[in-house]
Amino acid sequence: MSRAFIALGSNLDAPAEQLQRAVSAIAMMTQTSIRALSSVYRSKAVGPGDQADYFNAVIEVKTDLSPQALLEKLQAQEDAQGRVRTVRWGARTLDLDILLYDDHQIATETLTVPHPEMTRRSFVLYPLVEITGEKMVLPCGENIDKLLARCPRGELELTTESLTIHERIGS
Ligand code: ROI
Repeated sequence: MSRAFIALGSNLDAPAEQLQRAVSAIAMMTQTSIRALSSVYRSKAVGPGDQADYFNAVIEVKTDLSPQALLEKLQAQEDAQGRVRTVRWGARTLDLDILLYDDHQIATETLTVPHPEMTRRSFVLYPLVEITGEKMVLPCGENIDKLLARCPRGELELTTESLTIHERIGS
């Protein structure tokens, strides 16, 4: 079993619901179980143009899928939730990024782990540290509390939305 952290993001079509749909789908994936869920955060879009605010969260999973197999399943879920890949860094219904996979350092044509932008993005680091605690050390040897100290929270906002592993039935 490996331990992986996945970042979730959405800024289109009821973003908080998109995140919950993704969590429910990941919870149903073979050889994978969700171990922890962060709060849901709201932030200004990083990137070009005038985009709606993003909703972001991070989850921890245990998995027997290889990094590539996990990536393919996550991309299939992005597609299932209507992701259209036209503009780089454009608005999206769902973005699922593998942040960390054990302490592996991976660089293939399709996958870079740790995620190259994660050390600079408040909307990734703050939800991640909620799950890992501040003693977490990344594969590069950096301590997450040092990264946080260098990454202002900025306009990152905690929302009252919450993710659940089991969809509530009948409410
Ligand atoms: N900006 C925010 N705030 N959150 C995201 O998840 C996010 N994802 C992206 C880009 C377009 C870079 N900007 C983002 O892919």
